[in-house]
Amino acid sequence: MISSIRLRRAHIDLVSPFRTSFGVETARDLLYIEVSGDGVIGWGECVAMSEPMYSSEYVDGCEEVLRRYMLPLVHRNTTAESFTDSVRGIRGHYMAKAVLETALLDFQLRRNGMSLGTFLGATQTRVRSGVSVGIQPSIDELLSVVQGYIDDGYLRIKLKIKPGFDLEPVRAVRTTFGDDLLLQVDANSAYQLSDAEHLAKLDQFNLLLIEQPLPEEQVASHAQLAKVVRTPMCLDESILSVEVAREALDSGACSIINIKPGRVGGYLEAKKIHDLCFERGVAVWCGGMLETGIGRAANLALAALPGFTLPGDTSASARYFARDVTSPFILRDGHLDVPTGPGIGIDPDLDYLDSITDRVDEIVLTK
Ligand code: OSB
Ligand code: MG
Repeated sequence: MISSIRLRRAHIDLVSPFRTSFGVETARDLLYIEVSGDGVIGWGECVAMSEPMYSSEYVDGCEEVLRRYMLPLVHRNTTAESFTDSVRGIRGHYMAKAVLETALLDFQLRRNGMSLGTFLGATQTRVRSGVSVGIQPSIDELLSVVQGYIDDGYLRIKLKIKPGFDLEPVRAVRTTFGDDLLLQVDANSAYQLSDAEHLAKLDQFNLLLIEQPLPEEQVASHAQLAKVVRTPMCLDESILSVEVAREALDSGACSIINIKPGRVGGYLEAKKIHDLCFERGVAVWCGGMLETGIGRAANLALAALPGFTLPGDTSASARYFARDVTSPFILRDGHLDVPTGPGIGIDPDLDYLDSITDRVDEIVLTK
């Protein structure tokens, strides 16, 4: 039985600033949920950023909606499944739902001795890793950052692009590293449908995909864009549920999906999106939100499902942090191992986590 829930706020610096079309991140503002009872702790990490720039969600807002509307729904016998049913009436707030669902799921799986990978249907013991490369101050710096990641062994490079930083950086990376490099781009909603002819110029670079060129609400415009651009269209921000995924695929808005459990309300919904795509032969890959080891561990379990046929943004701990909150995830031959222990399969280093923690609040359950 669950006896208490802790909400922990912490912060951790990134090893280098991460610049995208929506802003620059130099640190992660963290929110963890710890579900405890009978000597077991289940962990969840919130993926929301400090500010509502990637999506409308932000970490302080997640804390508010969790405290006010979601934590009061949790009782001693609540499960991940019953929680998810109980928050169906709350619109949006996917990242807030996801952190609590994940902590509940980790709690019940640890109690049953089952790994998250096994629970979700993982078929792989390690997953191929790509890396997401932020917008750099110059093309020379971009080339040296990409060279560093290739030397590390990353199997696929994703370049962040924005208007004014697109064709030239992509051309430079393609020319320098050759045609065999698995290369893709992510615009984080920075373009408009009227940029279609410009975006079609990316077709010459033989990219794996172009990720979320247009605003998240404009799924139909992506279908229009996909008629002009030959590079496969992949959606990230737009895909908030399995229903949206189905509509996006049916309408031709995308042919590939980036699955981020935090963006769709949790691992149960993420698995549904995987299953839909797997059934249709649509490739998916696991996105990231600069997670620490707690969130990364859970993403690796998902990325081990059979439909994840493209390398994900599941990079090693060292790509993000000088010291991770768990034992570090290490890149070997371009792969990360999927944790095998119960639940998410990894525990935080509590002394270190406490040292970067700003505050912890505990809610004791009485019914
Ligand atoms: O759009 O995929 C994105 C990071 C934060 C917010 C949005 C995105 C990203 C990344 C980095 O691209 C993914 C990662 O390495 O965790
Ligand atoms: Mg993205």
